[in-house]
Amino acid sequence: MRIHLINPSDLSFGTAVITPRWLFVLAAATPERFGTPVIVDETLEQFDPQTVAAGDVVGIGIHTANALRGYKIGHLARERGAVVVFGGIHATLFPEEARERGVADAIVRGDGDLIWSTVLTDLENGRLVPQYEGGRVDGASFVPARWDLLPEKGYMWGSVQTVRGCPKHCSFCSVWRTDGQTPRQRSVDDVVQEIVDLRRRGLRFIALADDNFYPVTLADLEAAKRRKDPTQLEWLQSVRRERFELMARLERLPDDLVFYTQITMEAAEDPEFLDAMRRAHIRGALVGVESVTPEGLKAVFKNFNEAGEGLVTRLQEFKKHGVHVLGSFIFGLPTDRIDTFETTASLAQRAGVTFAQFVMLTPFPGTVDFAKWEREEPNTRLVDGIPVNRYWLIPHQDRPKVYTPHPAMSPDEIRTGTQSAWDQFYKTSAIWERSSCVRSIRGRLAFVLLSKLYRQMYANTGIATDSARVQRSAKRARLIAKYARKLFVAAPMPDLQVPAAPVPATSLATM
Ligand code: B12
Ligand code: SF4
Repeated sequence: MRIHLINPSDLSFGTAVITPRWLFVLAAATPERFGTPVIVDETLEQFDPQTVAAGDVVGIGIHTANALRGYKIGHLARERGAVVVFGGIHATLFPEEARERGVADAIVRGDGDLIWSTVLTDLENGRLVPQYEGGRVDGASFVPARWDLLPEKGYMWGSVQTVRGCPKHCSFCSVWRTDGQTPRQRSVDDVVQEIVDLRRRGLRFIALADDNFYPVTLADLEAAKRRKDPTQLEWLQSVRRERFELMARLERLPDDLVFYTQITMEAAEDPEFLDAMRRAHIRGALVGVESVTPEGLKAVFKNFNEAGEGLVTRLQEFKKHGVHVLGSFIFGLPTDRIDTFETTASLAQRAGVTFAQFVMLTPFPGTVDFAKWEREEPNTRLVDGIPVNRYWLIPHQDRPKVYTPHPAMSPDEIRTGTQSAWDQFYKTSAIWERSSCVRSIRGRLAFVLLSKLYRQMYANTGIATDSARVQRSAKRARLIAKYARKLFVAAPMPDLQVPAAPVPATSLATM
């Protein structure tokens, strides 16, 4: 009985940007007696059913965007006589769907770190049950990934998680509902050990696959002080202290390491935190800007963000402290108008964000937005016989691009407007101007290449309506990726040691 772990994707690029972490975590959570799992990431290469034998186990991890391909793999694996197990956020939210559409023998809901060995042991003993509850594993029990299984020449970035869960409650995001609002921080030792492991293997770019790297804000601490709530205050301070401890350890790693994380804009008000990030080699962060107007922010429950000129100042603050921003913007909010696209792309350029992504408002299951939309969207609006409120089951070529009705714009206006924002922000002259953030010519060329790759992978393959354009973009991305990867990997450092913890940090971290 061999274990196969498969990350589904319709498009394979030969080289992928970021390692899908779950594959390497589940491989590590697989007890030794089951042998080394076969890992297949379809963003690199398509799954070959011939590799599966009767009685093998095929574990498939799905989020909403790749669920349909995941279900196809379920069928292919079943036809080979395998036992099919689904996990991941989408299977957690729709276990019945994975059972029906993906012919799952079992579903794992929640975190797989601890429950996966139970699933395999049950299977071994002929006691497999249809559903397992993995729950929310606490930070200390997260299983470190098996990076020895990393395919050679596959990825540009490794991924290591340092914290899971987010205290906020944005309407379009499922994290706070599925992963909880209490940050679950991993032990500093575990995180550093994994990073050293990756660097030993020649990966020096590492995405910190965190929901929110800044889970305690200065405002949270002030509020706890005002409420005279010593228990809450101590807890918040301890979370903050651990962040600083982690960053102090990351600081001791080789200088060529580059980390990137996801963070809320509030960190801009905390210069000590930003400086610690910079020293810790955290060179960039995705900041969920979402909207540039106060009305837009209110619509997505993100009032803690700034709008207009305040937003420009806050974003510039990151750069001043040496942290590049990947600004993430959403289009299609009810308050958006036809001029929003141009205004947003210009603001992004003016605020000095290094990269930007422009996404169309999508009601993802598990979110407040989805619940509302599902209530309002009649079950009777069908495409290919599938209700639009189950859009992820509609084949890609027929799937609508915009789902939420807009009071002032047609779906096509939102789609072409979004495309125009990508075009404006990623035109070669604008990229070249932004590339001045790196000094050498080689660095600037790498910057241009990466910007073009990012755009091909994430914009053109997602927004285009005809499959010929999608295929053309995928082909271009494949070509760029082939060259871009060389700029990311470094010579392995097999002798790199795990740095010791520095002398305990000062009062700075407790505030
Ligand atoms: C890092 C990250 C990214 C990175 C890296 C992706 C990658 N290659 O891995 C980037 C920035 C590229 C990214 C992109 C996107 N992401 Co993202 N991402 C994340 C994030 C923050 C962490 C994921 C991670 O690595 N976690 C660590 C691993 C170990 O956890 P895990 O994947 O959940 O796996 C655990 C369990 O789910 C379970 N499990 C998973 N699979 C399986 C399989 C089996 C068989 C079993 C037993 C168990 C199991 O066990 C694992 C260990 O506990 C999550 C948020 C989150 N909290 O999940 C969002 C998240 C997954 N992303 C999300 C979205 C929407 C996207 C985008 C669509 C955004 C966009 N609009 O472009 C794209 C999609 C890109 C794509 N096609 O894959 C949503 C998904 C919502 C949904 N309903 O599907 C999430 C939940 C965030 C959110 N805001 O709601 N993402
Ligand atoms: S701040 Fe980010 S991770 Fe947290 S709820 Fe909002 S979108 Fe989700």
